[in-house]
Amino acid sequence: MPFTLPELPFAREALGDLMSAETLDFHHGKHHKAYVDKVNAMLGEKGLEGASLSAVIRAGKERGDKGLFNNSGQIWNHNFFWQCLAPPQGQRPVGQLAALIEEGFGTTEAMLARLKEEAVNHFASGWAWLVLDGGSLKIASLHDGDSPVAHDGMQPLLTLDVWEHAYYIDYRNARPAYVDAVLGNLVNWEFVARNLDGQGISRADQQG
Ligand code: MN3
Repeated sequence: MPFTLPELPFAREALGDLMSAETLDFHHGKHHKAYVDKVNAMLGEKGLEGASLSAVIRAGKERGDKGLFNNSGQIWNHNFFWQCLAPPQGQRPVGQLAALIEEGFGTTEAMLARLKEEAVNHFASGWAWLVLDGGSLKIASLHDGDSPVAHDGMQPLLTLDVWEHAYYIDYRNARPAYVDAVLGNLVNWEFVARNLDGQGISRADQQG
């Protein structure tokens, strides 16, 4: 069965001006969809029909097949990214997640400032990540379509897409304003906290 474009977990208008319906039409409906279509078109010739999305990503890495790797990684990264977002309702990290943030960074604001720094300074296209690594929280970034799926021990909690297509409609070239808007208002901290169980990779995987 080919991979499919998952539905957004919120209404297209639910994020308001912080991430507009037009941005979501393009980002989800065109960019994310294009990665799904490209990978589906490759599976037969690559001998990967029936493989799960995570298996396709790992095969792309093992084979040094950049086209397969980046396109399949982008499907997974976007599947995960949409789940990291929620309508702005003043949400904040609580419980075990808040405790781990305090332990690693002092305060939520300090952690978000580090994540913003990583996202803003990432050169060209890629993703900024909050991950669980050996029981503590770490900030990381990965280039292009690279994904935690391809990195042993990197358990994804939260990601931010810093490809230009993520912000150009709403923020033009102002990546820092986009990063502030998302990190300050749109993070689904309940989803982030759920990923402390180490099962984050499975939450954006797809069966082949
Ligand atoms: Mn994107």
